[in-house]
Amino acid sequence: MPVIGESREVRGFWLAEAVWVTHSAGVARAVAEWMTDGRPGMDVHECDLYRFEDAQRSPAYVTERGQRNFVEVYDVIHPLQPMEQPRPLRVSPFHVRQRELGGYFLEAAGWERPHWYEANAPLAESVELPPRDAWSARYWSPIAAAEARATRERVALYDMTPLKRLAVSGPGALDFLQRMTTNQLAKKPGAVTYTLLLDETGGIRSDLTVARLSEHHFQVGANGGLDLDWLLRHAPDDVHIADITPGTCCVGVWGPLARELVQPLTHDDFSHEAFGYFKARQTHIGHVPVTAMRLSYVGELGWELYTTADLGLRLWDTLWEAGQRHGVIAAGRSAFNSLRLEKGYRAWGHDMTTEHDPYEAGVGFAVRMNKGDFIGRAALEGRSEETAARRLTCLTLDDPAAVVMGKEPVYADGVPAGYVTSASYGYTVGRTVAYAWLPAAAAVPGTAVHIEYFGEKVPATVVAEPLFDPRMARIRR
Ligand code: THG
Repeated sequence: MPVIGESREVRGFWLAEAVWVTHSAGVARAVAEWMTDGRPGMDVHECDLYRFEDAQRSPAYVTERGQRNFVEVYDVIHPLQPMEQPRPLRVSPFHVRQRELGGYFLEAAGWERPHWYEANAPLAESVELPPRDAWSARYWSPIAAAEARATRERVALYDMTPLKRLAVSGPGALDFLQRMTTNQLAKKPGAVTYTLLLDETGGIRSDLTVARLSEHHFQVGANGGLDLDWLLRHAPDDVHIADITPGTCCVGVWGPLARELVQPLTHDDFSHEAFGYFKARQTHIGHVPVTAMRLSYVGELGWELYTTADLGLRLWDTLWEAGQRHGVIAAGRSAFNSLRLEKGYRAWGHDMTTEHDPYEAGVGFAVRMNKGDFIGRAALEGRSEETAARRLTCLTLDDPAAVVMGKEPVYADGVPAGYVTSASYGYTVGRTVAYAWLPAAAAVPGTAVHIEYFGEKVPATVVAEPLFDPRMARIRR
């Protein structure tokens, strides 16, 4: 993809590299708009100069990736197909255990991420699934279904280490984060808040979790290097921002038995009353000092546990050993993506981007218009769910054996009306779940639509969301 954007160090110095002739006019247009209007007219985050991780900017990496580019440029690339070299590059402290469990790894931001574990194959024997076409069966395994089920029924460990983590600190930290994001962050230490970064036009730059660990110290769960860049560009002198991702790690302990697993390992009270939903605290799990946050992208009871990289393996082993009597498993990204779609949690960059506002995307609940000024607030004035002309919409495929992958066109009344943003088989609901952008008139539960998949029109229906646990009974207990 192209490389475009303004240097953060040398303001007014722009890069605009179109890799192929086919990119040239679009890149020229995006940069012209960006230079004159302050933002490009369409989402170009996949072209952003600041999308690369440090580990992806060595001369050796650039050479190796650049050479592959010539081989792959006209290939048909599967949406999940990873780069082949240089791998492995970044690994979490749990990597040795993940390999012992037969992890099947795909790459993201240089990280090795397990998508499922062969060790869970015996659990998959009892799972009934419709057969898949050859394309959607690539980079997929029925083991994911077993991992999803074990998460809903027992408890699973998810490696969240690749999640971008920023430490934001200093006397001005609260005021700064209040001005940068949409939700109310002026809460007591120990509070975690789901909030949005918007651009000046109200477009969604990211969705974040912000944990207030002490008065002037916040931990931000972000979506990638672009969030760091955006915050650094706006940070005043009394705010310090550090990317703590590489030196730390995170494991998600999620499932109805998560509390039974974790409570005996800590002297702190992990009951619902003492450690509420969307709360954080610093404690110990066995010998390991951790920051524990009670939230879950898979929609089950549990905690994200953060520690430094040196203690990660010890943390994993402690949880693994304690979890044996509860039937704990390690679970991968494939189950993770299915579970979060059933729960209706958006993935930034797929389901929503700067082209969409919070009301259209269904995350208006994270906007507090009366908390004081923030970037994008003026543009949202007068907008609401009701005024949204299009909606991010939940669909299920009518045929329980049908699948789509994401990015396919959606037809309403026989004409192209939108596109699929994310899709996965929903192992709990027993059919494929797809999110799609649709005109508000079509985004009504019960509406019949078609998704085009390899030239076939696949029938789908708009459904009320979230499909799973709309009353939050599984998380708030
Ligand atoms: N964990 C942490 N940070 C993150 C993510 C994460 N930051 C980036 C990305 N993932 C943010 N996405 C979400 C999406 C949904 C929720 C959390 C992070 C979530 N939402 C609840 C809901 O909508 O019901 C609660 C919202 C609320 O109470 O305000 O849990 O995975 N650390």
